[in-house]
Amino acid sequence: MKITFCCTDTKAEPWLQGLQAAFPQAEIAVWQPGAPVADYAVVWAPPQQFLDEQQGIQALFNIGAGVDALLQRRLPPGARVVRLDDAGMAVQMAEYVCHAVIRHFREFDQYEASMRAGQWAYRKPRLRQDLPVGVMGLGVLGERVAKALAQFDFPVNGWSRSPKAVDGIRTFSGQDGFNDFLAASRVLVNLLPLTPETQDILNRDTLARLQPGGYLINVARGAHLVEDDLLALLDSGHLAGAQLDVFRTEPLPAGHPFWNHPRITLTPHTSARTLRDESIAQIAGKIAALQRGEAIAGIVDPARGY
Ligand code: NDP
Ligand code: OXD
Repeated sequence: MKITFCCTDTKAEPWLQGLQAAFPQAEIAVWQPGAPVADYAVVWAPPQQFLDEQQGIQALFNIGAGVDALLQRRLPPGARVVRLDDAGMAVQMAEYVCHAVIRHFREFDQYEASMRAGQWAYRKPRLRQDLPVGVMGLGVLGERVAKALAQFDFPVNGWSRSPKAVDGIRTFSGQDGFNDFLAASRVLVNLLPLTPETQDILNRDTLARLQPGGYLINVARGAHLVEDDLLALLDSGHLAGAQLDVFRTEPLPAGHPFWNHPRITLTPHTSARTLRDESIAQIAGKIAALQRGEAIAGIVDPARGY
């Protein structure tokens, strides 16, 4: 069995060692132009030349949950695309989003500023019922996030493409349910995959449907958000603030208005990192299952885009 590794911006050696430990008999190497076609590939944003050369490969294992970058390329016909299925990302996403919601709800930024100014000042406690949180996307990550928020007794709404029942969450689905979902939410958490249907979904019209004083947390992809529309709604006061982990251009370009915006909190695409050992274990388990002719979870439907 041959496994090739083609991941932009990723140190290859530890991945090769981990995969080799799982499959001692396999030929495992970093892809080089002109290399023979492998059985499986471990990829992140591979060059088009790699995909063009690997005609006949059985499966491409993406070392992230989002496959938008891969699906934008021309894929070898018949190759299955497999996304990471949690692999340690769901708990990271839950802690990131809960931290952001609680920081906003409890006004910790304002407390920090007043304490730094030497002021021992109380703020009027807010009511959880006044901060319904809407989670867009109830997949592997979104469902975990929604349940974690519900543990803190926030009212939680969830929106997905197909109808879904999740304990403790008020669910909405499809285009028909979208406006009601937005109108029922004051904080909006985006955990959708980036597809032709969801690109630019966070825009002036949709964000304006949130309850006044809304707060946006975008942890999915930068291209979900129309950046100027966010700025306009912050200026108008309809939105109170935003926490953004992902951007249309990454790294965020110097001089971008988000950098110094007083009501936007930024992190550098780090809300849920790919954990190498968990990911290798998951990918190795799936390769072994495919070798045995068994079905695996996490196969992407290219027509659906996720
Ligand atoms: P999943 O594929 O498991 O879940 C996707 C969810 O979105 C599903 O509930 C799906 O609905 C819903 N959905 C898809 N399209 C639509 C639509 N048009 N309208 C309404 N709902 C829709 O993905 P994950 O939870 O694993 O990951 C979500 C995204 O998070 C990734 O695609 C990636 O972009 C991002 N991500 C970001 C990271 C970061 O560090 N910032 C790290 C990891 C992931 P249904 O249930 O009906 O299929
Ligand atoms: C992912 C990511 O999709 O890291 O996994 O963004």
